[in-house]
Amino acid sequence: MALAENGRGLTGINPMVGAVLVRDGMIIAEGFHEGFGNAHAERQLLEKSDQKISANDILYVNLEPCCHTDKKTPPCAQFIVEKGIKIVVYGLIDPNPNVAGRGIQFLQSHGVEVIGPVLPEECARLNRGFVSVMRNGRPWITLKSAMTVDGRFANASGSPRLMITSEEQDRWSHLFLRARHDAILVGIGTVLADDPELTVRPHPLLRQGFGGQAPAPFSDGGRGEPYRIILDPHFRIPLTARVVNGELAEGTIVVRKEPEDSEEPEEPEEKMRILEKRGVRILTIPLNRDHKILNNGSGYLPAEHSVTFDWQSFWQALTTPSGDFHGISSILVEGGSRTWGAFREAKTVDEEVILVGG
Ligand code: AOF
Ligand code: ZN
Repeated sequence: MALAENGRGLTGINPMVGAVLVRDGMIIAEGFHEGFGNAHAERQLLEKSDQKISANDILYVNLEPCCHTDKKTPPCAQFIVEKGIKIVVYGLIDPNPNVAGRGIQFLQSHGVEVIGPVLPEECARLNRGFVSVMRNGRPWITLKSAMTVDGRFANASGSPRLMITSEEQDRWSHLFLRARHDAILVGIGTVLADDPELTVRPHPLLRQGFGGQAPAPFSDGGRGEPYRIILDPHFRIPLTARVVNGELAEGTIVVRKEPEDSEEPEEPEEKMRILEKRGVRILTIPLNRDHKILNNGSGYLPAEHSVTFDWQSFWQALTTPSGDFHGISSILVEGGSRTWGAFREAKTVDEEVILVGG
């Protein structure tokens, strides 16, 4: 699992996987899945190692070896058999419906002794993003908020600027929350109120090890930062906002609704061109159908109202890789209150972290 962590931030909607080959109680070879589209952990290990495999060697891997062929890389189970491995210990059954136990069956039917799943909960926790994409068709969602000891939230607008948390809590939330999700999400209200950067950067030490031990991730094209997602239905983001300027622009995804006929089309289109030129990704997602019905089918809601996107389309867009976008399997939702509310209402919250400050 520690080896698998080396892939954090690099695997997109693929799992983080590590594999070790053990002989007489000693690790003699290692491999991990280095990123979306790259060789799988088992193949990495077996291709790299010039060891002659003996019948007592044990291959340990945190995920059931894959067996399906309709994908980017060749199946691991077959390669394991070809290489002469006779014992495999695995941590978790692959929740990918194309595998889901068939990797184990393949190995067993080719004379391999298969032991596991040995640490299903720990391994599912490690790959909670991948597991969520496979099981629920959406990324793993963590909600983060902060409140005072007497129960007040950050401020009325729900702005997440953590004036009530200590420096230590901020550092913790960078290391254990921001740096462990593929994306940090806020509503446009937060951008307008606070103009945050939404990076892991304020703590340079963290960048030496994403998650404490692994090398920096490259989830947004090389700078080792999670993506930033801004929910901005009415496309109000100012061109001066920090998240769409300088090197941050390339890792930022602005989510807007489809423009209405009644709106002036030119101004948003021009803004879109400018932003896209800077490298900002813009997703146009339809609004939730309920809202359209509520508004006589016009689909338009004044900015102060809560607007929710059609979740299915949103998840689809985030979990479908294309080009250098490898998909997002986990999101940290940092607010504000309307954004938290939308996620809670949709019952798409997997974990909630409330930092209690002074
Ligand atoms: C493994 N070891 O290291 C990984 C596995 O598109 P591909 O070829 O990369 O295949 C992706 C699928 O393969 C993914 O959905 C998951 O089921 C499995 N990933 N399996 O045995 C690995 N990364
Ligand atoms: Zn594989």
